[in-house]
Amino acid sequence: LSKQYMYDLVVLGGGSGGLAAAKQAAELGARVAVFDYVTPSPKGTKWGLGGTCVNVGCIPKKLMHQAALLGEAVHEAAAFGWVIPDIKSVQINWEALSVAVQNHIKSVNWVTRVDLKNKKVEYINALGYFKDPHTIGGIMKNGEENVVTAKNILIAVGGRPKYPDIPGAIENGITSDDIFSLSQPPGKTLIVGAGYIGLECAGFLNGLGYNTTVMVRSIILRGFDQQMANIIAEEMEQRGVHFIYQAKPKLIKKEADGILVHWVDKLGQVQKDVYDTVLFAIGRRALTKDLKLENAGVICIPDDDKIDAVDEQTNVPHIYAVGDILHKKPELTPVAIHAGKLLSKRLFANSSETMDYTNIATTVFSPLEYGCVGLSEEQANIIYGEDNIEIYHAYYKPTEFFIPQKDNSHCYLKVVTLRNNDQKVIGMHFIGPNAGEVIQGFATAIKSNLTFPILKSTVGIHPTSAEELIRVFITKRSKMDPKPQS
Ligand code: FAD
Ligand code: NA7
Repeated sequence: LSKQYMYDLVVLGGGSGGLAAAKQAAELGARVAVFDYVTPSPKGTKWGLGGTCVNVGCIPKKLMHQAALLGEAVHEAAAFGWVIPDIKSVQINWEALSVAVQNHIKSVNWVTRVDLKNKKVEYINALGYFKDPHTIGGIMKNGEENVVTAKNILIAVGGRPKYPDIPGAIENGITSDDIFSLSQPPGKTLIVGAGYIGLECAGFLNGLGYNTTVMVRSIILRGFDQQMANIIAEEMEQRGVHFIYQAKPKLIKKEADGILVHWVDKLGQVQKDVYDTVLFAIGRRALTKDLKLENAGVICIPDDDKIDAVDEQTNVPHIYAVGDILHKKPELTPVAIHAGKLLSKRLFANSSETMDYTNIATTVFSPLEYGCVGLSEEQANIIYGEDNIEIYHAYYKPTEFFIPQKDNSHCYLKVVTLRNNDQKVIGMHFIGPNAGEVIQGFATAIKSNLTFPILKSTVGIHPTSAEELIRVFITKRSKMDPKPQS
């Protein structure tokens, strides 16, 4: 460990990746400091230590998703015999939900601070930037600067939601940075963007009882299997989410009765409507601009302001990057955490293990969830050719759907395999209850080179929805009906 510098590792960004790397490094004996600073959103929302996932991402999202599922469960409970007086008047108290969610987040912020203290990681609440390749300056809330030197520097500053470049967007719109702590109920809401975040927000807002519309510029869930993505959208539409396809917002204006939105429809005509809330979920911008990377000689990809690192190492050998800031890597918390930990082990424990960015499972927490791991059907077709892959698929009926007569027509799954002797499984896709829980285990199986014969030789757990992935036998090629025959 170096005496020349104040720290062995300075981390810029106290989110999923930065904190994981910092704690791991400190556990291995390194002297570590973390700079974390949250610039308030244009609406003025700010939050504590821990980054996007804890404060304005995975955690509040999952809690609101759960709140929406519980609302649905109340009605199912009645079908199962629970006596619920006056069920028609069951409704969400947005303030109570938002306060409960924020209280949980504050407790996590607190635990995170204590954890850093216990692990002897210095937390510096300042907006960090490079003064030179080994020196970081950090502007604190009072405007003063804290300057430190470090042998190694890790960039883990993540991203923030983008706003479209149209009149009134920033003044009158909100983003995922604001929705989870909104003091007033969102009311009739327009969500612009049909990616992962747009669909998830639309799902829980509709589930909580708010009139919700998604404005789709081109396709649903770009990058995901498109058959699955369209099933998700159809299912949400059936639940009452409105979709405006092939539309682009043009103007967002505050009026007496709400927020007026003008958009251009697929025929080029201007349409308008008034909403209580307009939420932009059009992707995230990497926070490299504030870092003065030029002072350290770190190169950014001009297209997306992200950093192209090899094994998390930037073009400057002692400067590293993990998490959402990395070019063409999945923007997911466990990806940032895993890469951060492995990096610290390589830096401070002579490990040679590198991060494998393939076969990373994910789940879209839409009302009926969609979990997947490996290749989509489209990607498999491109990489291996249609003749060399087999798609097994099935619709299925979750047992718990029968009594409340829940619609099961969108419960669908797909297993993508190679067609050679081994029949290696290269993709698994599952739409249904608890999809994340279902896919997590199969992700390990895929990592262990799962083949279709091994999948078929696995004995299921009955009655679950996950067992349907093991029962699957109909190929798309056979053109047999994948609907359950019973
Ligand atoms: P972040 O967690 O964003 O942390 C970066 C930190 O650095 C922030 O605190 C930031 O304020 C700070 N910072 C920025 N610039 C500076 C600077 N110059 N100086 C000091 N500090 C700075 N992922 C999942 O795996 N599952 C999910 O279900 C999921 N849901 C999501 C839902 C939403 C609504 C959103 C927005 C994201 C979701 N994600 C989810 C993605 C996940 O949150 C991110 O992939 C993850 O947080 C990235 O971690 P990170 O360490 O790269 O950055
Ligand atoms: P994504 O997944 O990049 O999705 C962005 C969506 O917004 C997508 O549907 C885009 O449509 C749409 N978009 C992009 N720009 C615009 C403009 N200017 N106007 C209208 N619509 C637009 O971002 P998310 O924020 O959902 O998620 C980011 C990551 O965070 C995600 O991967 C998770 O891991 C966590 P397009 O398909 O480009 O036409």
